[in-house]
Amino acid sequence: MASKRGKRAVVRVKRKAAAARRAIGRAAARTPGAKPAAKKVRAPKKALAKERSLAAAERRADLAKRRAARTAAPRKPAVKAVAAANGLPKPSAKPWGQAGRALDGVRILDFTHVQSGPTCTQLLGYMGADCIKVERPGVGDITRGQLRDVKGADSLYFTMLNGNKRSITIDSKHPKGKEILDRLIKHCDVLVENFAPGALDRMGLTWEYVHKTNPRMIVASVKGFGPGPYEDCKVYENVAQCAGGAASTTGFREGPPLVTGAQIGDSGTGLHLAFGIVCALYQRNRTGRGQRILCAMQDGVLNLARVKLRDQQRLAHGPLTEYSQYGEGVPFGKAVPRAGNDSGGGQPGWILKCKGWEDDPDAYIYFITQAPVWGAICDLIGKPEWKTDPDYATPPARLPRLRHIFNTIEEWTKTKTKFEVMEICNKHDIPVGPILSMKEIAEEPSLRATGTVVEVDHPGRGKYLTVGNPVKMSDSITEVKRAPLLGEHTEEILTKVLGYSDTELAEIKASGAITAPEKPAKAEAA
Ligand code: CAO
Repeated sequence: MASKRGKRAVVRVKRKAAAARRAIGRAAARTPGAKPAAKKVRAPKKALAKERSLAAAERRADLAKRRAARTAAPRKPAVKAVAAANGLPKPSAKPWGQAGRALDGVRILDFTHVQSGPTCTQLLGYMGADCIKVERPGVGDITRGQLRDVKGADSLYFTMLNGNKRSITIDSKHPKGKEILDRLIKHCDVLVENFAPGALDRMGLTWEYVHKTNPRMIVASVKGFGPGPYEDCKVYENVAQCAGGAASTTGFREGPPLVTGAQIGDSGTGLHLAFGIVCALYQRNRTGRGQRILCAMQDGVLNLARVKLRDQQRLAHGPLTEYSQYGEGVPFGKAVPRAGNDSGGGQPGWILKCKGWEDDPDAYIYFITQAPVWGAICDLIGKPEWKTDPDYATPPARLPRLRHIFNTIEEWTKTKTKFEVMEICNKHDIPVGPILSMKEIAEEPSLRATGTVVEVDHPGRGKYLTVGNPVKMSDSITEVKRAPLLGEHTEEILTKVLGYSDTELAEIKASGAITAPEKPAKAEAA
């Protein structure tokens, strides 16, 4: 017979083992195949064997009890639960903003060019990812030389989309270049590309190949269209705006479709892709494997234009009463019309002239006649009688008269600068917004103070402004770094990231895989 102390020891071992097994069970239930997490909490083998038969029934009953308790009781704070169950680190004790950045440790094989892909990887770089931009030797991203403002220097087009990255030149079609790419694939977490359809496959980097080389690799692509009739087409910004429903719903009713200045096709899709990548990284924590991500620019634009698809469906049930054309008595057709500067939401709005509009193309304000502040608007513009007049007192009564109402408000705004209107209206909680020129934005001190507009120094072009991280996080502080020169980090990446020796580096250099082919002599070329 076992002694009391012995019994207690057995009970302790059993409890420890059972707890460990429950943790394994829970981890497995949440993360099929997530071996690393399971390993961390594995109990001693001997103890598991000893208590297996004895504790099985006990454990099942215990688990059932805990499950019932979990559904009945309110959830514990996530951090506590995670720390207890998975053994993940306790919350950092470092001061906010000094615990590194959100994506520290994530390495991106950045095979992007032009705008959509680079926007995505720049955002990931702002969040701390190590972005290794692969460029063709001697050529680089085509935008380096496009819309140049400083002779011989990388353009703003390039530098404003490729901050916080390192550049390596590799000829991806050279055998040695392919070998280097293979090594990069093994050392990176995400491959991001926005080549024309089929270009990556022609380099030999099919999904199957990449996945076999590094099963954890996430392959994220921007294409113009998803699978369907246009899947093989090359696409630029405005094509996407047109195909995604933005252009047909932008502009004035009597004019042609219009594209917007905001790059919703390129930067908008890059933003969608960045979201997909972060989600895939999160999912990989559980599954241990990468996946493919496709963001079609048409889909990205449509996602941003979804309110217009909303209106398309509302049309089946009658006219769109908040569109000014309703008040003007113009019948609706079969598709959502262009609505000029009408507000896209339930509160009517319009762009109104302000003092100085005759000379300043941006002396305008966006004015929203939000229902709760209608009384304040009437008082401000000298129409207090509209507060009780049945033709103006309620939002539905105002809808057929919007043009007249905005013309009347404009008589008032024309007597003030846009900033004066802003100041006066904000005191009354009336939502208005000045039309800011890019000059005003570039010079706005508050945007500089928040790091939304940042000045960086570049060896080739001197100081330039860029847009910093629009996402502000309390524990992941962005430091905006200038864009790299073409191939600036080639040797550094080959040796420090990929581990090539000096001899191997010399071989690579001699092979021509990382350098531009020699230009033919003039006589030869002639
Ligand atoms: N080494 C060797 N070759 C390289 C290379 C490298 N490091 N990097 C790129 N190349 C090659 C590609 O392999 C491709 O060659 P093949 O066509 O012979 O296989 C070639 O360079 C050009 O690639 P591309 O077709 O993508 O470029 P493009 O200028 O003809 O087209 C674009 C540009 C943007 C229309 C097209 O890439 C595209 O449709 N991308 C998807 C949609 C997208 O992102 N559009 C947004 C663009 S921003 O407005």
